[in-house]
Amino acid sequence: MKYNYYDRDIECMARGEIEALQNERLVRQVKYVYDNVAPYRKKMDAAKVKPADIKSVKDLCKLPFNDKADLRDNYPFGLLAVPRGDLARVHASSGTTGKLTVSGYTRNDLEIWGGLMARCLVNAGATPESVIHVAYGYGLFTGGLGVHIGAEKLGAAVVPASSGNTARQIMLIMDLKADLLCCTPSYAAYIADEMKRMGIEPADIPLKAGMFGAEPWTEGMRRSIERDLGIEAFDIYGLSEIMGPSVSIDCPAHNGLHVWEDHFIAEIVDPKTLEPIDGDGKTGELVFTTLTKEGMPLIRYRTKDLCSLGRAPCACGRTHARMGKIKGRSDDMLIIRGINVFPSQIETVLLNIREAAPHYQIVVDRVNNLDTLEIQVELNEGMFSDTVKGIEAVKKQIQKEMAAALGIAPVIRLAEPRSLPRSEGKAKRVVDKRALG
Ligand code: DLL
Repeated sequence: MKYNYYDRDIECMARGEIEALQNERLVRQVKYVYDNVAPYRKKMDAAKVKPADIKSVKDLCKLPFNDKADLRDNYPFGLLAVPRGDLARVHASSGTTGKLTVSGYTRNDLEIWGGLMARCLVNAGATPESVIHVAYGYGLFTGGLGVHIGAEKLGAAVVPASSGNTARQIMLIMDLKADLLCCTPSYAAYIADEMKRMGIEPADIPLKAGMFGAEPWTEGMRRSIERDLGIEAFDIYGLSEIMGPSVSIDCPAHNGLHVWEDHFIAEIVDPKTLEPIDGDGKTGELVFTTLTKEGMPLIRYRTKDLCSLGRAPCACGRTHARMGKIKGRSDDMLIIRGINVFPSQIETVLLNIREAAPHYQIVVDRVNNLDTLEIQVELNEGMFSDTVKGIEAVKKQIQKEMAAALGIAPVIRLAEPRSLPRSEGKAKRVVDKRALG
């Protein structure tokens, strides 16, 4: 098997050297946030921990956790460690309510991000001669622009196709002879289906590899995408708050995703007790601490993603810890076509619509490899007897407001008053019919 490296010295450095580097960078990063980010200083003071108490990674457990709620409470720029004028880019993803989770990057942060993404691309076989087709969305979502800066850093030709218009995507992939496809795994499977329908055989497809992520997918799905597109598929993971894509990627050994530990510390904790779970291979919630971020550094950030972590040597020679595939989430976030959706966002929209009753159900399914989102909404008594035209107008309004709030257009199905299932305990708001595999 052939292993390619972008920066072999760092990717394959001895474990002891990685640990020494992490210790040194952690001490610096904690002092930096304490000195520059008031909410961190407050939290650390409340926990009676000073920067001087953090001498190595072993002391990490003394530091308080953070999560999306901290970002929301300090929206938009309260967690910045630099003046706003020093920002070079802003990205965002869904928060638990209507507000977005905003991440700010300095020029140096973008430089590092580009380098990490270049590592991921080279790991997937890309070279400066490659044509890289990016079908992740461009915009506030980190997928498109994240892969883009890495491809540019590598010196490859990047095709910024963004998402949508599958026929055009296929034409571009075929005509420009793309060798690497970057998009969500469900979109890759959809592209593969469309190609099959058009009579294009795997042997006719110029692609050699794909870098797929932003949503959970299984080994079964990997095998079917690999077969149908005639490629090798890599799983790439990341989250906007920490960086975007390129926090980790699986190597050609396909036995876990290497976390770039020179820039991030990964921990696994029990999502209920928040106690660190020691020992390789045990599943818990993944927590990240950034080591070099300037714009919006994050300390012990709870991803809510459930997975395991291992530090055994890897066949590829890389020494950075490997995380297992994401097995689920410890919160209720749904990922629909790569877009993060919280049921609470849907509820917030509905509660602002006079005609809608606070009874709804969210149905997620997968049709032809594409996720579908249907929201069933009960109307208030008075409304249901209104004219058909009036009801149509309410439906349109809900549809428009949902699309604006979620960044994805759901199908709205209006239901008669008292027709949706009621529950005596926790309401079962979400029916997820997707069978991944
Ligand atoms: O999804 C960043 C990204 C873009 C990663 C493109 C990979 C490729 P967010 O929109 O902030 O960022 O969503 C982050 O998506 O906490 C996971 O729950 C989920 N996720 C991301 N990558 C994977 C993956 C981007 N490979 C959230 N497997 C994360 C499973 C993933 N889940």
